[in-house]
Amino acid sequence: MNYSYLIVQEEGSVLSVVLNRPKAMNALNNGLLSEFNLVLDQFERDPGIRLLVITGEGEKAFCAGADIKELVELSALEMKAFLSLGQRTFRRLETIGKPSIAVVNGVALGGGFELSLACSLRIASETASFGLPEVRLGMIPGYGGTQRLPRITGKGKALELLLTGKRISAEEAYQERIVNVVAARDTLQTEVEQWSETICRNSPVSIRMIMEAVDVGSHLSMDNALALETNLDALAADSNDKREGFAAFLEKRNPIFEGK
Ligand code: CO8
Repeated sequence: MNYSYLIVQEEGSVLSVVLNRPKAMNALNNGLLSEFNLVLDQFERDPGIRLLVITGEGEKAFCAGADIKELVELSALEMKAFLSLGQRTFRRLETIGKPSIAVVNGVALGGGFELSLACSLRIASETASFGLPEVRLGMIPGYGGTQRLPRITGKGKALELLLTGKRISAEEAYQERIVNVVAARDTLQTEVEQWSETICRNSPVSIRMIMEAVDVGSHLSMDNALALETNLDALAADSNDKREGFAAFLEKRNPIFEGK
């Protein structure tokens, strides 16, 4: 597959995608989002791929958000279609049943920050920064920022970022539990590889069930969420991965999970 806006590579169990518009700070346009959906098709379809790693091309940006130059030209209806494409894409990423890591290598602004929030985990370079500047553009974060950020960091900090539009450093994002880890630029790749290896060694069945329990459960009452957890765990208990996991423990060896 030839992509115009992405660089896509499969390395073992990991599918890596690089947002590749460095001259526009890897801003999201229609073409990029459409191509990203093709990557999600591959991610969803191929049982050998267990993890999606997303980063930005170049030194400066993970992604500076929606392409403002493209947005300027859009009618209200076209804007609505673009909003809906981004929302559907990010929600699909979040609920696809396999984990994703945003490797935030520079600025993550607006829709770029929101893309990272739709990923399961965020690994930031120490030079990364995060912000939702839509309030300075007469818009609001339309790719889930008003919903995902408060759920991750809490309402107080989320409102601070949403209402001021200011940028925060990777270190502050870590303190606020927005990113999982901060790495120096020269150790970023090693850090990503270590997280990837750890996750890819684990049971894909467990991961799928955990992701559903956390995502769906967060919208339910405690009683309903616990019932969901019970059902998902019971489903997992009937999998080959569970049989392999238990057998490996008893035989004092490492499990080899097939994700079935
Ligand atoms: N869209 C299009 N082009 C961009 C964007 C962007 N979001 N960000 C940067 N660029 C372009 C610049 O225009 C410039 O291009 P050119 O060289 O042709 O003038 C090039 O990238 C380099 O940018 P700068 O010269 O500004 O580089 P700096 O290092 O000085 O600054 C920044 C980098 C801080 C990233 C700065 O460019 C900036 O603030 N960019 C805008 C960030 C922003 O406001 N993002 C939010 C966009 S809105 C959004 O994401 C909403 C998402 C959901 C709603 C969708 C609605 C339909």
